[in-house]
Amino acid sequence: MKRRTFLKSGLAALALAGAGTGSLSLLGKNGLVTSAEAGGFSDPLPIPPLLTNLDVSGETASFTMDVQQGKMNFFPGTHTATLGYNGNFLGPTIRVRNGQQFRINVHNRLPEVTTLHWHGLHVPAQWDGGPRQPIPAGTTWSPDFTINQEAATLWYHPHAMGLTGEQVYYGLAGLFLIEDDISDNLDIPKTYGVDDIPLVIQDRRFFENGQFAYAQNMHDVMNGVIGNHLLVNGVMQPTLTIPGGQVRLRLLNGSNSSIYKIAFDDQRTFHVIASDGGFLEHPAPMNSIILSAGERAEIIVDFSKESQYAVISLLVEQMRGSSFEAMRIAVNGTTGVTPMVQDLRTIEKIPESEATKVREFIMETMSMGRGRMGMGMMGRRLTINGKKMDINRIDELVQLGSTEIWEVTNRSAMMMSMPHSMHLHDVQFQILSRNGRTPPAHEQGRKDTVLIMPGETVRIISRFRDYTGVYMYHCHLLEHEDDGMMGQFEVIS
Ligand SMILES: [Cu+2]
Repeated sequence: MKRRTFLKSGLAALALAGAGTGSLSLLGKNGLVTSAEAGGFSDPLPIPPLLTNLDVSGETASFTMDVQQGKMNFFPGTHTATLGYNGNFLGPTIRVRNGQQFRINVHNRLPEVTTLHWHGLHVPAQWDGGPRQPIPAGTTWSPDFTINQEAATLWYHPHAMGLTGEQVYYGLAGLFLIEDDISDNLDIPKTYGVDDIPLVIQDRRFFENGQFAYAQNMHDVMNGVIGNHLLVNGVMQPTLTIPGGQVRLRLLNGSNSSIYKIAFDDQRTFHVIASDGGFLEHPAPMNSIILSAGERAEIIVDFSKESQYAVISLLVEQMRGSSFEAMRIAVNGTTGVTPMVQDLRTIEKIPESEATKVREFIMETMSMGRGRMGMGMMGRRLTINGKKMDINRIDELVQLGSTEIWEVTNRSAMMMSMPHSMHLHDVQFQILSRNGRTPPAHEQGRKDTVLIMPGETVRIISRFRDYTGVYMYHCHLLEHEDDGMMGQFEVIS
């Protein structure tokens, strides 16, 4: 495949210099690192640096960023070829304010095309950074628009046709935080990197020579690439040291296709304060939270009752894979007890009666036919409403200013049950129901990505305002998306 040429050739060269086992033709188990080598909790959790605003007055948010190749030492004595924004792996955190003018120069220093999509951002279509806004190798892309959205933990990642999964896997992802008067004034932890901690959670597979094993056979496409090593902010088994008291964790499932159940080793209760698109009305107490790829949650964890030098583990369990002790949290200090904030913000519930249109979307894992061997992997395909992505086809026309209900069903045939998710560009939606039932409290806020389990129907409602143009909707299991589980809606005036 032409699109993978540069990574393949780069890896092949490194593999020759390595242990000699790392041919990319090794799919499945052969040549993969399967044991649990890891950091042993000796490395501090790295905090992605805040990207420097070039406008010293702070009036506008003006940034510059390089998309570049790099290398990492995930295992002693080996180099892993990676991609990063302004660095070797992942990217800096971009922080802006609602109402600010946002400008950035994105320099693509890669030898292949990329894009930069602002996941969760309500943004003019021309600056969405989806497959329709390619940044060819060696060129610069310069979006310029107004932040028009309340405080939220969003993120950015590439979104080029057929390349998203691989480029994210190699390291292209970063956080995009919006702040506003409400987030400023709430009595919650808000000192970035001290008690307001971003956690980009991802899993990876490696060849024995240390290279990423992003090997796309049909099994990987259908199931998604599920890794057996867990990274938090790009490091295996780090330790976060905190001063005690309340800590706010901004969780991002930054994996390609994994669904994570996140909890603490003592099963302690924590409070979810924000979903994908910002604050909930009230904190939702939980003992564990499930996030599919691309989803975020902000949680507040209270360590005020911990003795000094207590250590608590963050556990991450893959729905279709392994369990990990992902990170340790070491308390170094003692603080007084802070009461949990009760009211976060009001969220106007969009009434169903406001919707002028209901659209149906069927996400399907279907068989192309049965041979003597039954429904083989090769005969399966992933579609939305029976179609695969075609950039020259607009699938849905949406009237500017209208409110719509989208009913999304995961119709997986028996023996092919596969979780999917639905992600919409342009909007933050609200979940009306899951299989007819009211969603749990932590899913009652604004969302841009929703997990849809086999046999499930999720009804969502959204207002399509401010911007016309073409946007994507797709499954956020990136291997599914790259395989064409994506469509385009155009907002027209
Ligand atoms: Cu999917």
